[in-house]
Order: sequence, then C-alpha cells, then structure tokens
Amino acid sequence: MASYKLTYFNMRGRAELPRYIFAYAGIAFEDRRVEWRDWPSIKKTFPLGKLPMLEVNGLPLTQSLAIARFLAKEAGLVGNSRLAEAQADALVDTLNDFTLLIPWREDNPQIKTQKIDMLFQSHAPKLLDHLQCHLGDRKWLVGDSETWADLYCHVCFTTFSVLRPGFADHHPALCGLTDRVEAIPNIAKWIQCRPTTEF
Ligand code: GSH
Repeated sequence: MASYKLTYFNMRGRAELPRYIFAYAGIAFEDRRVEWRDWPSIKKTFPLGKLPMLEVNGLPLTQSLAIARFLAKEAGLVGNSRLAEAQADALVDTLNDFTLLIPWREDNPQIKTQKIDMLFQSHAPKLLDHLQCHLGDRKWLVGDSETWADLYCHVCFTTFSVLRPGFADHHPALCGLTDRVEAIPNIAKWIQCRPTTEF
C-alpha cells in the first residue's frame, strides 16, 4: 500500500480538499502541519517553496488541485465518464477562481473588509446561481453520485461562511448539497476530529 504524507500549515486552506478525499476513502495519511515560525527555514526544501505538498512513497507532488485530482482518481471521485470528469473539473476550477479573489494578503483590515464585502456582493451571487443551476434538482453536482466537486463545495462554503455567515442562505439547494456532504460518515468523522482552525 502507498504511503502518503501531506505537508501544509495548521489550517484547512488548500490542503483541506486532499484531506477530505483521504477521509472519504479511508486512506491513512500523515497530516504534517508546519508552524509558520519554522517556515522560512524550511521553505527552500520544498520544490516550489509553497505548500501543500504531497509525498507518495516519498515522491513529491505539488499544487493543491493536482494533488486533489490525483487522490480523487484513487478514491473513485472524479466522475463516471470523461464528460463527467470534465464537468467536475470545471466546477472545482469555478470554486477555486472565487477563492483566489479573496484578498488573503491584504494587511489593512478596513480595506480587507471592503474588498470582501465587494466580493460577496458582486461575485458570490453569480457563483451561487451558477452552482445551483448546475445542481438542478439532483442530489450531487455531477451525475448521480458524489465527486470531488461536491467535497470541494463543502470545503469552500465552510471558509466562505467564516467570511460571510449565511452567504448561501438564499440558495437552499446548495445548502442541501453541503448538508449531504457533511453527512457522509467518513467526512462527518473527519470534521469532528480535525484540528479546529479559523481558515
Ligand atoms: N497554486 C498553489 C497551490 O494551489 O498549491 C499555491 C500554493 C500557495 O500559494 N501556498 C501558500 C504558501 O505556501 C499557502 S496557501 N505560502 C507560503 C509562501 O509562499 O512562502
């Protein structure tokens, strides 16, 4: 059996989707969490000088979505056809695009709040409408079983809810989707056991 070591900071962030997939599939992994104070001295030892990094039998894999896609394939979570795979990819990219707009690095708290307000006023409704339209009256975003896109939706919505509580309240079908993800027994177990962090 392969050995997996996932290195990231002590936060959900970009490592949480890989962690969800490990949890979903019941695959054991080392969840290595680096302290920020140690990071400058070890940054150079990582291929891109960025985290997360997954080691598979000691071989490094970088880029959070490449890591997640690889694990989703291992876990049977990519979709049941090439088209379904592409649809799941597109949804993951769409959620990721929004995440990248969040001004994580803005130091001025007032400007940060303004930018987040703008983002949730201008972009979030479009994102939510798109996702809800895509979901329709189905149970999962792609096909008739869960994919990594559903898991990522839960990961992202958890973070968006910290920034803007109730941001999806007007999209009940999406709230139903995230409830279903949260009710997957291995995901529920992970959420209960994982370290508590704000982001
Ligand atoms: N595209 C990369 C991915 O998705 O993995 C971005 C990785 C990235 O920017 N990681 C941040 C990081 O390592 C944490 S979320 N920051 C520390 C640094 O750049 O020194």
